[in-house]
Amino acid sequence: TSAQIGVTGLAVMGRNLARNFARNGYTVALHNRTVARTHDLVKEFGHEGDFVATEAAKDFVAALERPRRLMIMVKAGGPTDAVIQEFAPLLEPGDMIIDGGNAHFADTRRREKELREHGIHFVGTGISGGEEGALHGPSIMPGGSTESYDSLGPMLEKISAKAKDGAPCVTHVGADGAGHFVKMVHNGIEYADMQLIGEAYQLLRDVAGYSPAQIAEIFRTWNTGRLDSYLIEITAEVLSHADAATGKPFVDVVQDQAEQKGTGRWTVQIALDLGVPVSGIAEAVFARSLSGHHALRQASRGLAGPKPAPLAEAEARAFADRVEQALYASKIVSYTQGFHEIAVGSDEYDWNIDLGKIASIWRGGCIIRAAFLDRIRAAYDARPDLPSLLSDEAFAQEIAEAQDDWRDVLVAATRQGVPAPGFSAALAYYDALRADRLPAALTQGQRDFFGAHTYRRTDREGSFHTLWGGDRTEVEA
Ligand code: NBP
Repeated sequence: TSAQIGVTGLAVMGRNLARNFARNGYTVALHNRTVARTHDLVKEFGHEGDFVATEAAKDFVAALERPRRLMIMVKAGGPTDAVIQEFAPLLEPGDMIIDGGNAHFADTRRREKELREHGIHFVGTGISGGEEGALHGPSIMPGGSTESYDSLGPMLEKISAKAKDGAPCVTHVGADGAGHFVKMVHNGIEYADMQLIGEAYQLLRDVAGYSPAQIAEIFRTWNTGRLDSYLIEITAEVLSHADAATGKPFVDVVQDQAEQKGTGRWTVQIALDLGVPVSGIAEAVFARSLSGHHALRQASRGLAGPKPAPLAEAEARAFADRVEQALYASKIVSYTQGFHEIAVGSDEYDWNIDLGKIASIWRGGCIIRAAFLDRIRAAYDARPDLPSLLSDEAFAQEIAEAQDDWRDVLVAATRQGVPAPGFSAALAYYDALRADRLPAALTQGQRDFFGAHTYRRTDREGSFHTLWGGDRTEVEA
């Protein structure tokens, strides 16, 4: 038997992807460093399709039809390099190695270049949707060569999630590391979405005085409107859950220290390198990091804050509506920032990424899947050269309608001492973009004063310097 695809690395993700391929009619070769995992998969799920269990690396490679498609689903970083080193010498020109792990796109670019020299296609592939997505249909973001996509694309389309209109949630994102780059930004946006939802929850709790169960109901209502999304849906589930041991709301028994694996941080690090202001995503990463500084938080407990003044019931209901507006407007801004990062990355690395396509393949399967993404797709389809999502008329109009409530919510948050860094960063970004004049002019003056860094004028071409230490005449630099 020759398998159309092989999967090495059969932990939760690899196992479920292998099953997904098999359930879709492909013969799947299996391999894992610890061979017991391979045999367990066949024992438990062998009836689901055609699997070829292998133990030795050379047997795994021999089981694959040519050109070979070998998918790696191991821990990102060193383990991925180790597995590539193990298999690459056994492959031939034209074969494909697909890395479905959460690799850093710079690693993917390096690996792609090295393997290309041996004629091997390296297809760095972002996969989102967690364990369930891997089995039932994830959103898939493959990079690599167009030749590799010609061969792999139809298989990935089969196993991927499908959007409501039936479109598969996979596209050839662009060359080398493009897929992992886009997956990274996806995760950054996911951090921002989660932070904004968290802020909405905290405001509904501390300003409006609602209980977690009541807030779950509010989220359920929101999920029937324009905020309809997987993250809002699971938020309602988590908030309505009661701890079995204590009977308390689950959110009240979980330690409030958020962990992270690194893709959100990468999104911000790369944005800093590319000079893209992703302030909403950055605040989300920083909020997680702040939450984890337990000792620092303990030491700061006694610091002064405003007296709590919870709202009356009728006011609370109106406030909840305003929070929905603030959440929605902030969400538009964080997607604006994320898509900006993709656009700049695409220019920097010559990926020619179709932003509408990216919105399209995030409509199903992935963690940020949402009705909203269909709107983003439509905005880029109507105008592929859209300078920013905020330039889309429909989004601009919605923000125009939301902005008063958005500002009111931030006033309430500030007055009552509830931190809302995501809402706040999003509004600051919005106000900065639409400003006629920014204090950047003053910054330029300061830089010229202390460092003779020069400035440009609004009324004439050229670079200028003022003789600040002398008679303050202006000289052309
Ligand atoms: P893990 O990230 O926990 O990795 C476990 C797998 O890596 C096992 O198969 C293990 O083999 C193998 N492995 C390790 Br660790 N070191 C190895 C080495 N030096 N040589 C060979 N194999 C090695 O698995 P996962 O959670 O299924 O995730 C797989 C990839 O998918 C990761 O890159 C992850 O970031 C990414 N991802 C995960 C999710 C998710 O929701 N979990 C979502 C999207 C992407 P062993 O059995 O012999 O120990």
